[in-house]
Parts: sequence; structure tokens; C-alpha cells
Amino acid sequence: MSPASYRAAPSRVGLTILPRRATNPQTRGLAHAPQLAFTPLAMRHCPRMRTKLGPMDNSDIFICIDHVGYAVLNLDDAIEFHTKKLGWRLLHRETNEEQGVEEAMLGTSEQLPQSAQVQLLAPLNDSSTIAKWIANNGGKGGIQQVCYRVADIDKASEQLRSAGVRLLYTEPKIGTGGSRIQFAHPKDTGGILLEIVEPVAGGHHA
Ligand code: V0V
Repeated sequence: MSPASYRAAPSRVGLTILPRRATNPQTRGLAHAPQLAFTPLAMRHCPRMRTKLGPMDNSDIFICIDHVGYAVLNLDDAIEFHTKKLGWRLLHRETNEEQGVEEAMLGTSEQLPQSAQVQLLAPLNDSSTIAKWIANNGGKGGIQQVCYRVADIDKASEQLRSAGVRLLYTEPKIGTGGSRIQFAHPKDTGGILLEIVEPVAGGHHA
């Protein structure tokens, strides 16, 4: 899979019912219940869901939870735990020098376009933000960030700024697979490091 293509594009699929898949070697042996995937199109066509949930005020900007980022001490060990013991699938791996991380993205075996991913982040060096986070966390790994996928990062940044949320960068930087990323400061988000990401145009999972 090319680095630029790991992130899923917004889906137009409505309701998808996925059957059990005993043939996938990565998931064989795990107890897989059929999964239901609801996308905005399904919600528009399902009166009960619409009544219950209502539309987001900003669904033209925010698409879904892209990933949850875990700070880890050792990337290979964390990948092994997630793939061998939990049965997740390794979608992508890269080094981002600017962000000071060695990272991996993991997904479910089907990995629908709006399925969230797990991002494993290991420090590239001692000055990495991940190294600092781990040190502040008593030398242990943990959840370092949550990332929302956006359709237009410039528009999303403008909306957050106008709501008084401080962003870390003047302009978005390059994130996983060539995506554009920005972060909101945890002090303005209730203590959570919130990343927003605009995937590369047409990016999708293999
Ligand atoms: C720090 N704080 C956090 C936090 N990091 N709170 C929640 N979640 C975190 N991850 C709190 C900390 O408890 C302190 O609160 C305060 O912020 C200042 O902490 P600090 O240790 O002095 O840290 P700073 O200010 O040096 O750095 C914090 C920031 C830094 C958020 C500015 O981590 C940063 O630049 N992060 C964005 C870049 C990043 O995380 N890159 C790695 C992922 P008190 O004690 O004052 O209350 S790269 C990535 O995600 C990629 C490539 C991708 O997705 O594509």
C-alpha cells in the first residue's frame, strides 16, 4: 500500500452488513460477530435514526473519528500485540521526522472508509513530543491523542479558531501518508490533545 493511500475517503455507502469471515488469515480464530456500519447516507434514509440522533451542525466539516493515537515505548512490540493478540491489521507504517515519531496505523480486517484506526506512536528520539509525554506519564505508554477527520482542514481550522480554540500550528503540517494535520491545544479541549486531519485527495484503503 502506498503511504499516500492508507487513509479512507468519505463513503457514500449507506448501511453495510458484513458477514462473518473465517477465511481471512489475520482474523481466523477470532469470534467475529456480523458488523453494522452506519454512514451519514444511512442516517438520512432511516427516520428512526434521524429522529434519535439528528444531523450534526457541521457535518460538512467533520467526517468521523479518524484515529486514536497511543504513545508506545516500542513500535514493533506494540504492533505485535495489536496484530497477533488482538487480531488488528497493520495498514501502514512510516517515520515522520518532523513530528519525531515512528508510527503505525492499524485497522479492522474490513476497514470501511469511516472506520476509525489505531495509531501507534513511538518516539524517534529523546526530544520527541512522544518521549516527553511518556516521561510525564511515569514512563508508561497510553492514549496521547484523538483525531477527527475533516473534509477541509483550512475551513475546520478557521471554525475552531473562531470558537476560541488555540491551534498549535499557523498552517497545517504533513501527517501520516501525506495528509495535512493540525492540533488543538489540550488546554482548550477539556484536556485532550485533539488532532484534525484532512486525508490526501482520493486516499483509500487497499
Ligand atoms: C501535554 N498535555 C497534554 C498532552 N500533552 N494533555 C493531554 N494530552 C496530551 N497529549 C498537557 C500537560 O499535561 C500539561 O498540562 C500541558 O499540556 C503542557 O504539557 P507539557 O508536557 O509541557 O507539553 P508541551 O507544552 O511541551 O507540549 C504539549 C503539546 C505537544 C500538546 C504542545 O505535545 C505537541 O506539540 N503535540 C502535537 C504534536 C504531536 O503530538 N505529535 C506526535 C504525533 P498541565 O500540567 O499544565 O495542566 S504525530 C501524528 O499524530 C501524526 C504524524 C499524524 O497523526 O499524522
